[in-house]
This record gives sequence, C-alpha cells and structure tokens, in this order.
Amino acid sequence: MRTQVAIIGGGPSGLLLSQLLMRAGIATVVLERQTRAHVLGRIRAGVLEQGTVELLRRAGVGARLDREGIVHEGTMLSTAGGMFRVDFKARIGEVVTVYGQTEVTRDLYAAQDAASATILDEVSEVALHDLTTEAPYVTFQRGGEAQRIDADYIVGCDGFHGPSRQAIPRDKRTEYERVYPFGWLGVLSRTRPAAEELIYANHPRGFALASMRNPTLSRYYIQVPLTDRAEDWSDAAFWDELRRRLPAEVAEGLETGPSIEKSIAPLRSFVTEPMRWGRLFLAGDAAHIVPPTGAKGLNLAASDVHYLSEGLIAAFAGDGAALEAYSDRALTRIWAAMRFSWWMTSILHRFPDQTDFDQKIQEAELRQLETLASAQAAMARNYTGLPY
Ligand code: FAS
Ligand code: PHB
Repeated sequence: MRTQVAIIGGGPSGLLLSQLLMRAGIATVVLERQTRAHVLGRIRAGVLEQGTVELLRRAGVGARLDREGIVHEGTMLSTAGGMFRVDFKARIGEVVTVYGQTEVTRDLYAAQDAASATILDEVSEVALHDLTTEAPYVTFQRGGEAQRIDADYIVGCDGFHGPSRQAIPRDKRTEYERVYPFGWLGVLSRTRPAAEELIYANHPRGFALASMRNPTLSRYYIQVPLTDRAEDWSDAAFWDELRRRLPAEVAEGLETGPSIEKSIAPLRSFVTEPMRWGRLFLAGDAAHIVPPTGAKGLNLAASDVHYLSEGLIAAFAGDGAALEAYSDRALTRIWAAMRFSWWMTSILHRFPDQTDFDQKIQEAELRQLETLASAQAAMARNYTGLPY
C-alpha cells in the first residue's frame, strides 16, 4: 500500500490531521491499535480553546460543536477564603467552549467516514522504517497478515505510549519530565452539574474540580494518592469526599448519582525535543503530556496539528519552509502551555512534601489571582489559549 502521509494513531490528533490533509487533497492512511468503540469509550478532555473550536470548524467538524457546545465566559476558583470568579470575557474578551473530547473524536470519525478515509483499526506490531530516507515506510500486523505502507511522510499521533517517539534514536531525543506525587480520580455521572461554570477547588484535603459535558452530564475529579485504585472508591465515598472539598453552598445542592465512568489518571509534565526525525513528525501526546489542571492536553494537540498540516500542505505544493519550522514553532507554544499547566497544578494541589512556607506562597498566589486584574488577565490569556 502507498500513501502520501501515514498517520499512526486514530485519536483526536491523528483524525484531525487526516481530516485537514484530505480536505487539501492529500492522501492519508490512519493506523489505530484499538477498536473504534474503544477509542470512543475514552473519557478525556472537556474544555476547548477558541483556537481549537475554529480549527475544528475549518476541518468541517464544527456543526454539532456549535449546536451543543457550551460557551463559558469565566471559571470559579475556591479557596479557604471562599469562591471567586475569573471573568475571561471581561478581562481579555475571550471564552472557552465545553464540549467533550469523546464528542470531538466522534465528529472526526463521522467526517472521515464521509470522506471515505482509510482508517485501519485493530492493527498491531507497528514499526517505522527508513525514516531518514526519502522513502520511509511502516510495517504492521492486521487480521493476522503482515502489511506495509510506503509514504512520503509518517506522523506519530500515537500518544504517550506509542512507538513513534521511540523510533527517534535516544541520543537524538531530549526528554523533559516532571511526575506529580498524586493522581486525579475522575467520575462521570448523569447528574445536573454542580454550577454554571467549572469550579477549581484548592482544599486542605486536596484538589477538586467540578466540570461538565452538558446540562445533564457532569464530570468531577478529586486529587488522590498515587497508591489509590479506582476500584477502592465506592460512589458514596467519592461523593462524600467531593462534598468536603467543594464550597459548602455548592456541596449542599450537589446532585449525586451512579458513576458511569470512574478512573484514575496520573499527572505528569513531559516534552520530547525535537518533534521530528527525518520524515517522521510527532504531534499531540506522542510528543508532550500536561497535567490536566490547565485543560491544555487536547488543545495542544490541536495547535500541533494546525502547524503540521500547514507545513505538510505547503511541502506537497513545493515549499518546505513551514515543515522545517514545525518542531520549533510547536515547541514554543507547548512550553508556554507546560508552564501554565505546571503553575495551575502547583497552586491548586496539596503536595505531600510541601512545607509551611510552600503553603503560604500558594495562598499568596491565589490571593493575587483573586485581587489583581492583571493576574486574572494573565490566567485568562493562558486558559483560553495563547494565539497560534
Ligand atoms: P491519544 O492518546 O488520545 O490518541 C493516541 C491514539 O494512538 C490512541 O487511540 C491509541 O490507541 C493509538 N495508539 C497508541 N499506540 C499505537 C500503536 N502502536 N499503533 C497504532 N495506534 C496506536 N486533556 C485535557 O485537556 N483535559 C483532561 O481532562 C484530560 N484528561 C485526560 C485523562 C487521561 C486518562 C489521559 C490519558 C489524558 C487526558 N487528557 C486530558 C489529555 C488527552 O485529552 C490528550 O491530550 C489527547 O487525548 C491527545 O490526543 P492524541 O494526541 O490523539 O493522543
Ligand atoms: C474535564 O471536564 O474533563 C476537565 C475540565 C477542565 C480541566 C480538566 C478536565 O482542567
């Protein structure tokens, strides 16, 4: 089999890249390890930056998002001193849209099907070859058969655990990592959301987040030790702990119900540089991971795909400059989001080894955010998304 761009990974990065390239007349093949049902069963991100919304519209998958997405003009933060709001719209004239990653992926699959895209799922033993030549190729198993795809370019959209990043020689890659000493226990429930907007809570018992997917589907998280397992938490125990960490006036009115999804996500900050090796390019979680505190993961995948699709489209038209610049251009925005996600995580969580001094600094950071318009504008700028 031969194509122009072979994409490894059928998550949001891979599907969005394939959609944008196909709309520009470039042939793609997407290789996905899991079944489509498995990919669509993942509960991940919930908040889209405006840049992501506009990119999805340009990709032709904005219709349902525009109908069902919920625009939020600000967010609430809760501390020992009470709850306060950061008004994105008032501070910088920007907003975010609440629309689950699962729905983004569903819309992308539908659009790719309508475009008769070649998406090969349930592949295994994916291996990348001859990346530093002009004739790279991918081998894999599917349906018990060994197969090969020759391509002009290969893009690794295969997430943190995929083979693409590892295909770059270890001495050619620099990796930066911070692993956080806690995880997020997340619950999805068919209940009315706790509030109109998201609530990020800093509490002595640990961080909590009240989010949502739509007016009848809520998404909640609480910080838990890395030693916890989701099966150790009954629904009742989760709701009790969440109530303790949310402001009393919110906890009183909390609608609870059976969890329809319950899982623990570890938190890490991770970047690999460069995001290219010969004719292999990396995009999304294959190249970087952020703690979900800043709602950046999916949004960074979108800006990578924006830059990379521009570069590939120009390269196939004879101008390779944007493709040459891809890694540096993407990493500039990635590191800005890394900083913001680290900062949000550092001011909202309880760290097992934190000192009294650390605690006072955290309180001072939160007080600045509560009382300084310039601090709120800076947070709003980063949360709603830095320009592409
Ligand atoms: P993905 O990991 O989504 O997709 C990679 C795809 O590659 C997968 O479908 C995988 O099956 C496939 N793949 C892997 N190895 C392969 C192989 N060998 N061959 C073929 N295919 C292969 N972000 C937020 O903004 N907010 C959140 O609340 C949030 N919560 C998260 C919770 C969890 C548990 C995780 C893991 C991530 C979370 N994220 C969150 C980040 C998440 O949304 C990612 O940023 C987003 O999924 C990135 O999309 P992709 O780059 O496509 O990677
Ligand atoms: C979510 O709704 O899943 C969500 C929202 C904001 C975050 C993290 C997760 O910062």
